[in-house]
Amino acid sequence: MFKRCGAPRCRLLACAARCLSFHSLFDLPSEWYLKTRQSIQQFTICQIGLSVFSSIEGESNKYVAHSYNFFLFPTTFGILDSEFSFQASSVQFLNQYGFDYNKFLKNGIPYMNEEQEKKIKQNILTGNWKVRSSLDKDQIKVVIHEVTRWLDLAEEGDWMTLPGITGFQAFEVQLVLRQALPDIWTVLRDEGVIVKKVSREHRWYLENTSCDRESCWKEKILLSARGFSVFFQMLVKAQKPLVGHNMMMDLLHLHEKFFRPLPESYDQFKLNIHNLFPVLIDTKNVTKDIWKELNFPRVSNLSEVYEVLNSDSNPTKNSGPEIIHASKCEKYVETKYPHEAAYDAFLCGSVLLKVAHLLLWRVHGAGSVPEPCFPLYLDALAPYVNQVNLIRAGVPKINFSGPDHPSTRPPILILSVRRWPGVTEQQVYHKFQNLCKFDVRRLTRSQFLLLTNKFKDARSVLKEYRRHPTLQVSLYRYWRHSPDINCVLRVCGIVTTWALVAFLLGRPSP
Ligand SMILES: *[C@@H]1O[C@H](CO)[C@@H](O)[C@H](O)[C@H]1NC(C)=O
Ligand SMILES: *[C@@H]1O[C@H](CO)[C@@H](O)[C@H](O)[C@H]1NC(C)=O
Ligand SMILES: *[C@@H]1O[C@H](CO)[C@@H](O)[C@H](O)[C@H]1NC(C)=O
Ligand SMILES: CC(=O)N[C@H]1CO[C@H](CO)[C@@H](O)[C@@H]1O
Repeated sequence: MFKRCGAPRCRLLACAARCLSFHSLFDLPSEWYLKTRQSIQQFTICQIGLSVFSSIEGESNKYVAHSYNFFLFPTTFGILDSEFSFQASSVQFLNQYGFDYNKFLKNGIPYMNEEQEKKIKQNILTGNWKVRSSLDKDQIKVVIHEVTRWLDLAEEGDWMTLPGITGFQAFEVQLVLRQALPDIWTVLRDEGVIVKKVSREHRWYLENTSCDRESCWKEKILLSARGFSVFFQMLVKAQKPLVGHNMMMDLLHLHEKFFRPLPESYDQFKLNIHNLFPVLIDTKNVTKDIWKELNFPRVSNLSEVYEVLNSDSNPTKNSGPEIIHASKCEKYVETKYPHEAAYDAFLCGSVLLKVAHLLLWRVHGAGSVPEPCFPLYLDALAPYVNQVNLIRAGVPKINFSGPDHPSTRPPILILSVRRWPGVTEQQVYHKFQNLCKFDVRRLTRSQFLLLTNKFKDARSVLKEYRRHPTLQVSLYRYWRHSPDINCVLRVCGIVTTWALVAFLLGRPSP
């Protein structure tokens, strides 16, 4: 079995629509990045879905998908603690799709980024850690009290169970107990923490021989505190193609939560992501292109894209890749789970394979498609590799393997308003709303820039308003209209005049 590609989907407590409300078509990718970076830090990832597609050896063009949901909760340990925001609309959205809050809040897998890991490591190695929020100090006191009371009456070799303490907290409880009581030993079992009364000699022996030595412990604690991040690092090491649908926000979150805090420099961010995941494919752009060409029915979300590709509209429906669910993920065979992260990830990976097949079919014509396999698919996808879709920004996508494409959006229009004192951007927006939804930005008191991503709309507005008596729309020419440029020209003017004067004065008299 060979792991082919992973398709991760992050579920956030902030829905993408909201985050995008402060973006504008005027934004360059770097501006878009800086705006988004700030909001990313406030939110936590509550669920991550991963679907791993592997080709089956000996079976041509057949793939098995292993899909997993991970519920995540930020690590709280020692000095490490997090605050995060809930956005009401996101909670509503999650409610609608039956999100399991208990799994997230009570059993979420911890995670941390490399910077936090460094801090914690130092804390643990220097023994400088404190019990804090994870298990309340009061609760620890209760546990110690319970154990000491039992210890008074217990004989050597007796043991008791502290039920219900699991995972990462179990380490903390054991550390505290072992530190406080020299004649006990603790082990972690499924049913909870087992406390055993032992002689001091035996305790020493255990301490120095078992893999429960302090150093070993520290490793274990660190491992469980790192939680999902361990898995993330494995994902990075695997260097498999990473697939997403409109994945830009997901990439920012992956960087911030599991790698490092997002850098200030946009270029550094791009470089980091490229080093982590050298092959990124965003199905959004690929499907957009194919849809237009093959006249597929309009779609508005990933499930619909998947449905169309599985329908008779798809000419390669029967010849395309065969995708099955792994035996442990059969839940998805019969039922759709829209917006469950792993299900979305599965959709995304399937869409990629099917679209890649279409691309191949397009190149070779119907009859003579070569025996398809994943490397051939990757070849067909080559123009889309590392091109990630960007919503509502000055460019439609980001090139993670090099400099971004210069903007190819329709030209900026400039509106000159007459006889409408005090007009606001809002009012201008409403004025044109029926014709085109412009992004409006004020340039001067009576001039506004209008931006749209549709060439057609720009043209029709230009035509209609070119000779309008009070609202004149024309093409914006940076050199002519920009107040900054005008200012520079004026300064240049002054400098020129001076230079001229100096020249006249400096000229030796004849
Ligand atoms: C076990 O290690 C501790 C500290 O590392 C030491 O104080 C103790 O003497 C050792 N005991 C034995 C039996 O080696
Ligand atoms: C996808 O969009 C269609 C039409 O807008 C809608 O009926 C459907 O519920 C959406 N599905 C998901 C999973 O959002
Ligand atoms: C992305 O950048 C690389 C490196 O400069 C370049 O070779 C590639 O053509 C670019 N891709 C697109 C689609 O612009
Ligand atoms: C709609 C869209 O953005 N299409 C682009 C997808 O990517 C290819 C290759 O990079 C471009 O040529 C398309 O313009």
